Amino acid sequence: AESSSVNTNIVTLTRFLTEEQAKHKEATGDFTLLCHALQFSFKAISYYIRRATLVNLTGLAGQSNATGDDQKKLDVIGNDLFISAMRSSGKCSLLVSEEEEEIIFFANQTGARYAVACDPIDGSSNLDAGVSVGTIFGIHKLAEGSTGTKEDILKPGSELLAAGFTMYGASAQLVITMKGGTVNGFTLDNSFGEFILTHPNMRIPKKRAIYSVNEGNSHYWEENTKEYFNSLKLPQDNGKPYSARYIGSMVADAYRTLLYGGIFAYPADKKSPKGKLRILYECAPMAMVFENAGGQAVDSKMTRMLDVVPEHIHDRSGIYLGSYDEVEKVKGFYK
Ligand code: AHM
Ligand code: MG
Repeated sequence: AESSSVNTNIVTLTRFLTEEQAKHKEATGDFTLLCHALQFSFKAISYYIRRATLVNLTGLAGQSNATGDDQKKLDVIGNDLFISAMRSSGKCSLLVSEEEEEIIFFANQTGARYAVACDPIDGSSNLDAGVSVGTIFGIHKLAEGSTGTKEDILKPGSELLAAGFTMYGASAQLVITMKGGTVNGFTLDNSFGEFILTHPNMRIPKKRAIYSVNEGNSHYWEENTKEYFNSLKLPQDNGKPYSARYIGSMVADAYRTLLYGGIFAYPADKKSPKGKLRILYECAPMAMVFENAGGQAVDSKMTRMLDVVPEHIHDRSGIYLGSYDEVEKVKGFYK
């Protein structure tokens, strides 16, 4: 009876992936191997982020200019860890990273069938303050017969095979979804060194009176953007206005929105007519997670985010992302 309080049937990410693979008779196991490499990079990035904070704290005693350098170093470390994990998996043909100007093509990877886009450490401007940051990723499959070209990654999010993100917060969280599938959340158990399924089949609440946007940009917003956000500050049907929550780390703002509901936005504006966030490794993966969790994601023209096709690998887009009803409300202001 005593042992009944202990979960002895733990679903690790490894077990989850193995079981998923078994459901697909045609699966070769390549995707599972790619995911094993991915999860290792998350563990390593998480570890170094936590360690760097400690180094910064002790570093305060003597090294006054270390802060900026450390932050830069972490971006580089995260990027290097990710690239090395993808290369060594043998399953990744090409990689787009926020930290790399050009596409990285992994040569001599016969049998590598995947193209990956990532932001190794998103929200890195928050690192020194110990605020949550994370890794965002999207996985495409190479076209039939392709050996890996630019066209294999310049695709709309609707064609993503899998996508997700991690958030290195109080604990490291991993959210992952596959094409047409559910959204599942895992928590890194540092003692086991394993991601454990803690949030199966995540569903975003249909609505919630929380908005998340950098209001400091409101001077540059288009009229309908201003009208929409102003409307949220008026008492709603229940007599209360919306609450504002903005961390400034997309992974953290998105993770909260996924759990609690509400809207996250980074609209295109007069200063940044194309928006700030990048399509391939910020907007599209998040849009896939939100849609598969029952929410919606659109760009500033109210086009479904997953239908947006980037022309260049670092192209940007405005984005509204969140609860189904909250995104419907946004659309009402852009008719
Ligand atoms: P980064 O990829 O350089 O870290 O920038 C992306 C981040 C997002 O995490 C966040 O949503 C946004 O930039 C915040 O931008 P701002 O500081 O303009 O509000
Ligand atoms: Mg980023």
